[in-house]
Amino acid sequence: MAGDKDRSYAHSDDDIPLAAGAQGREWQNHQQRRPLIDMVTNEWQKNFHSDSDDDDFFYAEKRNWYTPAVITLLVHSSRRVPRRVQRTVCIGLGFLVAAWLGWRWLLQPYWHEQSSFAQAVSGSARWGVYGSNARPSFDDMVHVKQLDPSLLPGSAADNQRLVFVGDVHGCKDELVDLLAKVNFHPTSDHLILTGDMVSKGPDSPGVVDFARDMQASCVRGNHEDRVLLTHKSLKMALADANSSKTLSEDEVRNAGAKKDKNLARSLNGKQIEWLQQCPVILRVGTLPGMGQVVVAHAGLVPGIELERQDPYQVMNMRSVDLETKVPSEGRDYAPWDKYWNFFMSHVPNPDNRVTIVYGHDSKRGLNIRKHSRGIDSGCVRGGKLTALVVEADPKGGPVQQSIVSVKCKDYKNKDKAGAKKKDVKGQAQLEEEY
Ligand SMILES: [Mn+2]
Repeated sequence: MAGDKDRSYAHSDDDIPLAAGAQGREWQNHQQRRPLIDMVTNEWQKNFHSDSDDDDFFYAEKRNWYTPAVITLLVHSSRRVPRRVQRTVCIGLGFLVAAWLGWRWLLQPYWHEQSSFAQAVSGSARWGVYGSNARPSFDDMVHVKQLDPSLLPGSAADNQRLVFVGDVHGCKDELVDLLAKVNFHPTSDHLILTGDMVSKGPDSPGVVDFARDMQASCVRGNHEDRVLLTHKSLKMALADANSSKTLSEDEVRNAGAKKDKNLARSLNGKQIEWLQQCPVILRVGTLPGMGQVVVAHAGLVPGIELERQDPYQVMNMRSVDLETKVPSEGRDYAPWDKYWNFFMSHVPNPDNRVTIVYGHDSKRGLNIRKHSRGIDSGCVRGGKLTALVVEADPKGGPVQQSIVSVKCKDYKNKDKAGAKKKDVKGQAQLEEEY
Protein backbone atom coordinates (compact mmCIF):
# COMPACT_ATOMS: atom_id res chain seq x y z
CA MET A 1 0.00 0.00 0.00
CA ALA A 2 1.08 3.58 -0.69
CA GLY A 3 0.65 4.47 2.93
CA ASP A 4 3.15 1.89 4.09
CA LYS A 5 5.75 3.16 1.66
CA ASP A 6 5.15 6.73 2.70
CA ARG A 7 5.72 5.82 6.27
CA SER A 8 8.98 4.04 5.56
CA TYR A 9 10.27 7.12 3.70
CA ALA A 10 9.34 9.34 6.51
CA HIS A 11 11.19 7.09 8.86
CA SER A 12 14.62 8.14 7.70
CA ASP A 13 15.92 10.55 5.06
CA ASP A 14 19.22 8.74 4.57
CA ASP A 15 17.82 5.33 3.80
CA ILE A 16 15.36 6.18 1.09
CA PRO A 17 16.58 3.68 -1.49
CA LEU A 18 16.99 0.90 1.07
CA ALA A 19 13.61 1.42 2.58
CA ALA A 20 12.00 1.58 -0.83
CA GLY A 21 13.37 -1.85 -1.50
CA ALA A 22 12.57 -3.37 -4.90
CA GLN A 23 10.63 -0.36 -6.06
CA GLY A 24 13.54 2.01 -5.20
CA ARG A 25 14.20 3.37 -8.69
CA GLU A 26 10.64 4.22 -9.55
CA TRP A 27 10.26 6.05 -6.23
CA GLN A 28 13.53 7.86 -6.60
CA ASN A 29 12.38 9.33 -9.93
CA HIS A 30 9.01 10.23 -8.60
CA GLN A 31 10.64 11.87 -5.60
CA GLN A 32 12.86 14.07 -7.67
CA ARG A 33 9.87 15.55 -9.49
CA ARG A 34 8.09 16.49 -6.25
CA PRO A 35 8.82 19.47 -3.99
CA LEU A 36 10.49 18.61 -0.71
CA ILE A 37 7.39 19.45 1.36
CA ASP A 38 5.56 16.52 -0.22
CA MET A 39 7.93 14.21 1.55
CA VAL A 40 6.42 15.26 4.84
CA THR A 41 3.80 12.58 5.14
CA ASN A 42 2.21 12.89 8.51
CA GLU A 43 -1.59 12.63 9.05
CA TRP A 44 -2.19 16.35 8.81
CA GLN A 45 -0.55 16.71 5.43
CA LYS A 46 -2.25 13.63 4.02
CA ASN A 47 -5.73 14.72 5.02
CA PHE A 48 -5.18 18.28 3.99
CA HIS A 49 -4.31 17.38 0.44
CA SER A 50 -6.24 14.30 -0.43
CA ASP A 51 -9.75 15.09 0.79
CA SER A 52 -12.59 17.15 -0.58
CA ASP A 53 -13.32 20.74 0.41
CA ASP A 54 -16.00 19.74 2.89
CA ASP A 55 -13.67 17.38 4.66
CA ASP A 56 -10.98 20.04 4.74
CA PHE A 57 -13.35 22.24 6.61
CA PHE A 58 -14.23 19.43 8.95
CA TYR A 59 -10.63 18.59 9.72
CA ALA A 60 -9.70 22.22 10.12
CA GLU A 61 -12.36 22.45 12.82
CA LYS A 62 -11.07 19.38 14.54
CA ARG A 63 -7.48 20.53 14.79
CA ASN A 64 -6.58 21.76 18.26
CA TRP A 65 -5.14 25.21 18.73
CA TYR A 66 -2.60 24.00 21.26
CA THR A 67 -0.13 22.56 18.80
CA PRO A 68 3.43 22.13 20.11
CA ALA A 69 4.40 25.29 18.24
CA VAL A 70 1.74 27.37 19.93
CA ILE A 71 2.63 26.00 23.34
CA THR A 72 6.32 26.76 22.76
CA LEU A 73 5.39 30.28 21.70
CA LEU A 74 3.24 30.77 24.80
CA VAL A 75 5.89 29.47 27.16
CA HIS A 76 8.56 31.64 25.55
CA SER A 77 6.45 34.78 25.52
CA SER A 78 5.30 34.23 29.11
CA ARG A 79 8.95 34.02 30.14
CA ARG A 80 9.48 37.40 28.59
CA VAL A 81 6.54 38.96 30.56
CA PRO A 82 7.68 40.06 34.04
CA ARG A 83 6.30 38.08 36.99
CA ARG A 84 4.68 41.17 38.40
CA VAL A 85 2.67 41.76 35.23
CA GLN A 86 1.62 38.11 35.17
CA ARG A 87 0.47 38.35 38.76
CA THR A 88 -1.46 41.54 38.08
CA VAL A 89 -3.20 39.97 35.08
CA CYS A 90 -4.14 36.88 37.15
CA ILE A 91 -5.49 38.99 40.00
CA GLY A 92 -7.37 41.16 37.49
CA LEU A 93 -8.97 38.10 35.90
CA GLY A 94 -9.85 36.69 39.33
CA PHE A 95 -11.42 39.98 40.29
CA LEU A 96 -13.49 40.05 37.10
CA VAL A 97 -14.77 36.52 37.73
CA ALA A 98 -15.59 37.37 41.37
CA ALA A 99 -17.37 40.55 40.29
CA TRP A 100 -19.43 38.64 37.76
CA LEU A 101 -20.36 35.92 40.27
CA GLY A 102 -21.24 38.56 42.86
CA TRP A 103 -23.50 40.32 40.41
CA ARG A 104 -25.09 37.12 39.15
CA TRP A 105 -25.76 35.46 42.53
CA LEU A 106 -26.03 38.35 45.00
CA LEU A 107 -26.66 41.77 43.50
CA GLN A 108 -28.94 40.80 40.65
CA PRO A 109 -31.34 38.67 42.80
CA TYR A 110 -31.34 41.40 45.48
CA TRP A 111 -32.01 44.11 42.92
CA HIS A 112 -34.72 42.00 41.31
CA GLU A 113 -36.35 41.38 44.70
CA GLN A 114 -36.24 45.05 45.70
CA SER A 115 -37.77 46.17 42.41
CA SER A 116 -40.55 43.59 42.68
CA PHE A 117 -41.27 44.80 46.23
CA ALA A 118 -41.30 48.39 45.00
CA GLN A 119 -43.69 47.40 42.24
CA ALA A 120 -45.92 45.61 44.74
CA VAL A 121 -46.04 48.67 47.02
CA SER A 122 -46.66 51.28 44.34
CA GLY A 123 -48.40 49.25 41.63
CA SER A 124 -52.14 49.29 41.17
CA ALA A 125 -54.04 46.30 42.44
CA ARG A 126 -54.65 44.19 39.39
CA TRP A 127 -57.01 41.71 40.99
CA GLY A 128 -58.87 43.89 43.43
CA VAL A 129 -57.58 44.64 46.90
CA TYR A 130 -56.68 41.72 49.13
CA GLY A 131 -58.41 41.99 52.48
CA SER A 132 -61.35 44.03 51.21
CA ASN A 133 -63.62 41.03 50.85
CA ALA A 134 -66.03 40.49 53.72
CA ARG A 135 -65.29 37.46 55.86
CA PRO A 136 -67.64 35.81 58.25
CA SER A 137 -66.67 36.68 61.81
CA PHE A 138 -65.98 33.76 64.10
CA ASP A 139 -67.73 34.16 67.43
CA ASP A 140 -65.38 31.69 69.14
CA MET A 141 -62.20 33.45 68.06
CA VAL A 142 -60.76 36.81 69.16
CA HIS A 143 -59.36 38.56 66.11
CA VAL A 144 -57.53 41.62 67.54
CA LYS A 145 -56.86 42.55 71.15
CA GLN A 146 -55.15 45.61 72.64
CA LEU A 147 -52.56 45.12 75.37
CA ASP A 148 -53.22 47.01 78.59
CA PRO A 149 -51.09 50.21 78.23
CA SER A 150 -50.08 50.03 81.90
CA LEU A 151 -48.00 46.95 81.01
CA LEU A 152 -45.76 48.88 78.59
CA PRO A 153 -42.13 49.46 79.62
CA GLY A 154 -41.66 52.79 81.35
CA SER A 155 -45.36 53.31 82.00
CA ALA A 156 -44.84 52.89 85.75
CA ALA A 157 -42.08 53.74 88.20
CA ASP A 158 -40.68 50.22 88.57
CA ASN A 159 -38.62 49.03 85.66
CA GLN A 160 -41.13 47.14 83.55
CA ARG A 161 -40.01 44.93 80.74
CA LEU A 162 -41.85 43.07 78.01
CA VAL A 163 -40.57 39.54 77.48
CA PHE A 164 -41.67 37.99 74.18
CA VAL A 165 -41.09 34.24 73.93
CA GLY A 166 -41.24 32.19 70.70
CA ASP A 167 -42.96 28.83 70.09
CA VAL A 168 -42.81 26.93 73.41
CA HIS A 169 -44.59 23.77 72.13
CA GLY A 170 -45.09 22.23 75.56
CA CYS A 171 -41.44 22.62 76.63
CA LYS A 172 -42.26 23.85 80.11
CA ASP A 173 -38.82 23.21 81.68
CA GLU A 174 -37.12 25.34 79.04
CA LEU A 175 -39.68 28.15 79.49
CA VAL A 176 -39.02 28.17 83.24
CA ASP A 177 -35.24 28.14 82.62
CA LEU A 178 -35.48 30.97 80.11
CA LEU A 179 -37.49 33.21 82.43
CA ALA A 180 -35.02 32.49 85.24
CA LYS A 181 -32.18 33.44 82.88
CA VAL A 182 -33.74 36.83 82.08
CA ASN A 183 -34.47 37.32 85.78
CA PHE A 184 -38.20 37.58 85.15
CA HIS A 185 -40.32 39.24 87.86
CA PRO A 186 -44.04 38.56 87.43
CA THR A 187 -44.93 41.77 89.24
CA SER A 188 -42.85 44.15 87.14
CA ASP A 189 -42.33 42.25 83.86
CA HIS A 190 -44.92 41.06 81.37
CA LEU A 191 -44.68 37.81 79.41
CA ILE A 192 -46.06 37.64 75.84
CA LEU A 193 -46.12 34.26 74.08
CA THR A 194 -46.08 34.32 70.26
CA GLY A 195 -48.33 31.27 69.80
CA ASP A 196 -47.81 27.49 69.42
CA MET A 197 -47.43 27.19 73.17
CA VAL A 198 -48.95 23.70 73.07
CA SER A 199 -48.57 20.46 71.08
CA LYS A 200 -45.51 18.37 70.06
CA GLY A 201 -43.61 18.81 73.34
CA PRO A 202 -43.79 16.97 76.68
CA ASP A 203 -46.04 19.20 78.83
CA SER A 204 -48.65 21.33 77.05
CA PRO A 205 -51.06 21.60 80.02
CA GLY A 206 -48.11 22.59 82.23
CA VAL A 207 -47.16 25.42 79.87
CA VAL A 208 -50.73 26.75 79.83
CA ASP A 209 -50.95 26.64 83.64
CA PHE A 210 -47.59 28.38 83.96
CA ALA A 211 -48.63 31.10 81.48
CA ARG A 212 -51.88 31.63 83.40
CA ASP A 213 -49.97 31.92 86.66
CA MET A 214 -47.71 34.51 85.08
CA GLN A 215 -50.75 36.36 83.72
CA ALA A 216 -49.08 36.20 80.36
CA SER A 217 -50.48 37.57 77.11
CA CYS A 218 -50.59 35.32 74.07
CA VAL A 219 -51.61 35.02 70.45
CA ARG A 220 -53.36 32.10 68.81
CA GLY A 221 -50.97 29.88 66.82
CA ASN A 222 -51.90 27.24 64.26
CA HIS A 223 -51.56 24.57 66.96
CA GLU A 224 -53.83 26.38 69.43
CA ASP A 225 -56.29 26.78 66.57
CA ARG A 226 -56.24 23.06 65.84
CA VAL A 227 -56.59 22.05 69.46
CA LEU A 228 -59.47 24.47 70.01
CA LEU A 229 -61.27 23.31 66.86
CA THR A 230 -60.71 19.69 67.83
CA HIS A 231 -61.99 20.41 71.33
CA LYS A 232 -65.08 22.01 69.85
CA SER A 233 -65.85 19.08 67.55
CA LEU A 234 -65.27 16.60 70.36
CA LYS A 235 -67.71 18.55 72.48
CA MET A 236 -70.25 18.59 69.67
CA ALA A 237 -69.75 14.87 69.02
CA LEU A 238 -70.27 14.22 72.72
CA ALA A 239 -73.43 16.34 72.74
CA ASP A 240 -74.70 14.38 69.74
CA ALA A 241 -73.90 11.11 71.48
CA ASN A 242 -75.73 12.28 74.58
CA SER A 243 -78.79 13.10 72.53
CA SER A 244 -78.78 9.38 71.69
CA LYS A 245 -77.86 10.05 68.06
CA THR A 246 -75.34 7.54 66.71
CA LEU A 247 -72.22 9.14 65.28
CA SER A 248 -71.63 8.76 61.57
CA GLU A 249 -68.21 7.68 60.35
CA ASP A 250 -67.61 11.21 59.02
CA GLU A 251 -68.42 12.83 62.32
CA VAL A 252 -65.92 10.63 64.10
CA ARG A 253 -63.21 11.29 61.52
CA ASN A 254 -63.85 15.03 61.47
CA ALA A 255 -63.39 15.29 65.20
CA GLY A 256 -59.67 15.69 64.47
CA ALA A 257 -56.42 13.77 64.15
CA LYS A 258 -55.58 11.36 66.95
CA LYS A 259 -52.77 13.50 68.36
CA ASP A 260 -54.99 16.62 68.39
CA LYS A 261 -57.76 14.68 70.09
CA ASN A 262 -55.41 13.39 72.75
CA LEU A 263 -54.08 16.88 73.35
CA ALA A 264 -57.57 18.41 73.48
CA ARG A 265 -58.62 15.76 76.02
CA SER A 266 -55.51 16.44 78.14
CA LEU A 267 -56.53 20.09 78.66
CA ASN A 268 -59.07 21.02 81.33
CA GLY A 269 -61.82 23.62 81.02
CA LYS A 270 -59.74 26.45 82.49
CA GLN A 271 -56.83 25.72 80.15
CA ILE A 272 -59.10 25.62 77.10
CA GLU A 273 -60.69 28.85 78.23
CA TRP A 274 -57.31 30.54 78.54
CA LEU A 275 -56.27 29.41 75.05
CA GLN A 276 -59.63 30.60 73.74
CA GLN A 277 -59.01 34.18 74.87
CA CYS A 278 -55.68 34.42 72.99
CA PRO A 279 -56.30 36.79 70.07
CA VAL A 280 -55.05 36.11 66.55
CA ILE A 281 -53.35 39.53 66.62
CA LEU A 282 -52.16 41.40 69.71
CA ARG A 283 -51.70 45.16 69.43
CA VAL A 284 -48.97 45.99 71.94
CA GLY A 285 -48.85 49.75 71.44
CA THR A 286 -46.17 52.28 70.52
CA LEU A 287 -42.67 51.84 71.89
CA PRO A 288 -39.98 54.48 71.29
CA GLY A 289 -37.59 53.21 68.60
CA MET A 290 -39.86 50.34 67.52
CA GLY A 291 -42.90 52.25 66.31
CA GLN A 292 -46.17 50.43 66.73
CA VAL A 293 -45.62 46.89 67.95
CA VAL A 294 -47.88 43.99 67.00
CA VAL A 295 -47.68 40.27 67.80
CA ALA A 296 -48.98 37.58 65.44
CA HIS A 297 -48.03 33.91 65.23
CA ALA A 298 -46.99 33.54 61.57
CA GLY A 299 -47.15 36.93 59.88
CA LEU A 300 -49.15 39.81 58.42
CA VAL A 301 -49.63 41.32 54.98
CA PRO A 302 -48.40 44.96 55.10
CA GLY A 303 -50.78 47.69 54.05
CA ILE A 304 -53.88 45.77 55.19
CA GLU A 305 -55.72 46.77 58.36
CA LEU A 306 -55.27 44.30 61.22
CA GLU A 307 -59.04 43.75 61.32
CA ARG A 308 -59.00 42.74 57.66
CA GLN A 309 -56.15 40.24 57.82
CA ASP A 310 -57.15 36.65 57.08
CA PRO A 311 -56.92 34.90 60.50
CA TYR A 312 -55.96 31.54 59.02
CA GLN A 313 -53.05 33.12 57.15
CA VAL A 314 -51.99 35.20 60.17
CA MET A 315 -51.48 31.86 61.92
CA ASN A 316 -49.89 30.07 58.96
CA MET A 317 -48.29 32.33 56.31
CA ARG A 318 -44.70 32.03 55.14
CA SER A 319 -44.76 33.88 51.83
CA VAL A 320 -46.87 36.38 49.92
CA ASP A 321 -47.73 36.65 46.22
CA LEU A 322 -46.56 40.18 45.37
CA GLU A 323 -48.98 40.51 42.48
CA THR A 324 -52.16 39.70 44.38
CA LYS A 325 -50.90 40.31 47.97
CA VAL A 326 -52.42 36.94 48.87
CA PRO A 327 -50.31 35.19 51.55
CA SER A 328 -49.50 31.50 51.44
CA GLU A 329 -48.43 28.97 54.03
CA GLY A 330 -45.89 27.53 51.57
CA ARG A 331 -42.65 29.15 50.49
CA ASP A 332 -43.61 29.51 46.82
CA TYR A 333 -43.70 33.32 46.83
CA ALA A 334 -41.67 36.17 48.33
CA PRO A 335 -40.92 35.72 52.06
CA TRP A 336 -43.61 37.83 53.75
CA ASP A 337 -41.14 39.26 56.30
CA LYS A 338 -38.88 40.71 53.59
CA TYR A 339 -41.85 42.36 51.91
CA TRP A 340 -43.04 43.59 55.31
CA ASN A 341 -39.67 45.25 56.00
CA PHE A 342 -39.47 46.81 52.54
CA PHE A 343 -42.99 48.18 52.93
CA MET A 344 -42.38 49.59 56.44
CA SER A 345 -39.09 51.25 55.50
CA HIS A 346 -41.01 53.17 52.82
CA VAL A 347 -43.75 54.42 55.15
CA PRO A 348 -42.97 58.18 55.34
CA ASN A 349 -44.03 58.80 58.94
CA PRO A 350 -41.93 56.68 61.38
CA ASP A 351 -44.84 56.74 63.87
CA ASN A 352 -46.91 54.76 61.38
CA ARG A 353 -44.30 52.02 60.97
CA VAL A 354 -45.21 48.70 62.55
CA THR A 355 -42.77 46.21 64.07
CA ILE A 356 -44.11 42.67 64.21
CA VAL A 357 -43.00 40.05 66.72
CA TYR A 358 -43.78 36.52 65.52
CA GLY A 359 -42.84 32.84 65.69
CA HIS A 360 -43.93 29.88 63.53
CA ASP A 361 -40.93 29.67 61.18
CA SER A 362 -38.55 27.41 63.09
CA LYS A 363 -36.87 26.28 59.87
CA ARG A 364 -35.85 29.87 59.16
CA GLY A 365 -34.93 30.24 62.84
CA LEU A 366 -34.11 33.47 64.64
CA ASN A 367 -34.82 36.22 62.11
CA ILE A 368 -34.26 39.76 63.36
CA ARG A 369 -34.92 42.59 60.89
CA LYS A 370 -35.54 46.30 61.27
CA HIS A 371 -39.33 45.99 61.42
CA SER A 372 -39.76 42.31 62.30
CA ARG A 373 -38.55 39.92 65.01
CA GLY A 374 -38.88 36.22 64.19
CA ILE A 375 -38.12 34.41 67.46
CA ASP A 376 -39.04 30.74 66.84
CA SER A 377 -35.66 29.03 67.12
CA GLY A 378 -37.01 25.45 67.05
CA CYS A 379 -36.97 24.52 70.74
CA VAL A 380 -39.05 21.34 70.50
CA ARG A 381 -36.76 19.77 67.88
CA GLY A 382 -33.59 20.36 69.86
CA GLY A 383 -33.00 24.02 69.01
CA LYS A 384 -33.33 26.92 71.40
CA LEU A 385 -36.12 28.74 73.18
CA THR A 386 -35.68 32.45 72.56
CA ALA A 387 -36.87 35.58 74.35
CA LEU A 388 -36.89 39.14 73.07
CA VAL A 389 -36.57 41.39 76.11
CA VAL A 390 -37.72 44.98 75.67
CA GLU A 391 -36.82 47.50 78.33
CA ALA A 392 -37.53 51.22 78.63
CA ASP A 393 -34.60 53.58 78.32
CA PRO A 394 -34.20 55.47 81.63
CA LYS A 395 -33.58 58.70 79.70
CA GLY A 396 -36.71 58.23 77.61
CA GLY A 397 -34.84 57.29 74.43
CA PRO A 398 -35.47 54.23 72.22
CA VAL A 399 -36.27 51.04 74.12
CA GLN A 400 -33.43 48.59 74.78
CA GLN A 401 -33.88 45.23 73.10
CA SER A 402 -31.99 42.03 73.77
CA ILE A 403 -32.20 38.42 72.66
CA VAL A 404 -31.76 35.70 75.28
CA SER A 405 -32.08 31.97 74.66
CA VAL A 406 -31.69 28.60 76.36
CA LYS A 407 -30.78 25.25 74.80
CA CYS A 408 -33.63 22.70 74.53
CA LYS A 409 -33.76 18.91 74.69
CA ASP A 410 -34.61 17.27 71.35
CA TYR A 411 -38.13 16.07 72.16
CA LYS A 412 -39.19 15.57 68.58
CA ASN A 413 -36.43 13.18 67.58
CA LYS A 414 -36.98 11.20 70.76
CA ASP A 415 -40.65 10.90 69.82
CA LYS A 416 -39.75 10.12 66.23
CA ALA A 417 -37.70 7.07 67.16
CA GLY A 418 -40.76 5.62 68.91
CA ALA A 419 -43.27 6.75 66.31
CA LYS A 420 -41.28 5.44 63.35
CA LYS A 421 -41.81 1.87 64.41
CA LYS A 422 -45.54 2.39 64.63
CA ASP A 423 -46.43 4.64 61.72
CA VAL A 424 -43.88 5.88 59.23
CA LYS A 425 -46.38 7.59 56.94
CA GLY A 426 -48.15 9.38 59.79
CA GLN A 427 -44.85 10.80 61.00
CA ALA A 428 -43.96 12.09 57.53
CA GLN A 429 -47.28 13.94 57.45
CA LEU A 430 -46.70 15.45 60.89
CA GLU A 431 -43.27 16.66 59.76
CA GLU A 432 -44.92 18.66 57.00
CA GLU A 433 -47.59 20.09 59.25
CA TYR A 434 -45.23 21.81 61.69
MN1 LIG B 1 -46.69 27.47 64.08
